[in-house]
Amino acid sequence: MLIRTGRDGHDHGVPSEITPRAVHEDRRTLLKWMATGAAGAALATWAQREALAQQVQRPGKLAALQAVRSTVPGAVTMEKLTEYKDAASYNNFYEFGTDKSDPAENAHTLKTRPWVVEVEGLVKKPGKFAIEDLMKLAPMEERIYRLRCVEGWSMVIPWVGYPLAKLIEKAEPLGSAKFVEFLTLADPKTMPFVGSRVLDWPYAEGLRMDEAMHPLTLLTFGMYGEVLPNQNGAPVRIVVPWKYGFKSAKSIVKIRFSEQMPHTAWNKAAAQEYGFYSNVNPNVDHPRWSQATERRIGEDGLFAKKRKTLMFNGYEQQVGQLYAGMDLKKNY
Ligand SMILES: Nc1nc2c(c(=O)[nH]1)N[C@H]1C(S)=C(S)[C@@H](COP(=O)(O)O)O[C@H]1N2
Ligand SMILES: [Mo]
Repeated sequence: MLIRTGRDGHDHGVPSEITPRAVHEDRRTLLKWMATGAAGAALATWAQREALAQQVQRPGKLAALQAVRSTVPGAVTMEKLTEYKDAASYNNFYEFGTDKSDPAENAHTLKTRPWVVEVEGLVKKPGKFAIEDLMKLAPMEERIYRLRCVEGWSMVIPWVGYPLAKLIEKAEPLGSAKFVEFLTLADPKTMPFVGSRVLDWPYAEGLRMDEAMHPLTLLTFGMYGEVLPNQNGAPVRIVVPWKYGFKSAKSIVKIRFSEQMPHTAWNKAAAQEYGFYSNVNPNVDHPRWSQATERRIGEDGLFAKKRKTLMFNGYEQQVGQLYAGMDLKKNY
């Protein structure tokens, strides 16, 4: 087995079994190996693996969800993980209430089986997928993404899922399909705030086709090695790491392909505040607050420094070209 070294993803042909320690024991091998230039990259890869192996721990609360760590560029950040207890108790899921603690308290009523996701609109192969079948459509990957809420806080979460592109390819979109829309379940019997007037239900979000096809856009079924807890959008949600959190719709029942840019729940509620793109951008303030910095959940002690928000949430290298030539102040 070869290790993938460096950001460029080239294989340098170094066996992954060679750990820096093993190499140390043989100085000649070490020197030869250093001369190839692969040493630094392999050391970094080794250190990353070690760090990550220790990092992601299953909380043991829900069913395990097997996955291999993603090799997609940018898919695994080295930042310290947010603790599971924070990621699963500080949530936005307005169907269950508007306080951060409401989803964890109320979402136990959500019934995630049976669950069907309907794929419809401008595709050659529309269809309905039982969640069990959807989960088998492609190999599960673990990805460690930063997720930044438009409210000015962020988390680092190990998600489990596969690229949305895999499902899109199966559906065979028509040439006229330019956008993808995601609709959340809207069941007033199990979702106490559906019916309230905070938002237009169902919760709706959307992406341009190239954004939806981007390898970082994850159809997500789990986190921390387990299936998603209800409050995080079980049994299936989307995660789009370079956009504000509200683009990542939870508990999806419909994926629709369209020619026109779809209406989205937050854009309908306040168009001047929430645009269709909503790319994380420290240079474009929300009308009511700055977006230049963020608070990392779990670091909110007295001496915790605010972090600088990064362009595209730090994923500029991977997604910047999707927006080449666009005025990002106008297309907020
Ligand atoms: N259906 C639905 N999806 C939603 C929301 C919501 O209220 N309803 N909130 C969004 C917002 S504002 C954020 S920040 C993220 C939060 O995801 P998390 O709770 O898993 O961290 O979910 C997004 N997806
Ligand atoms: Mo958010």
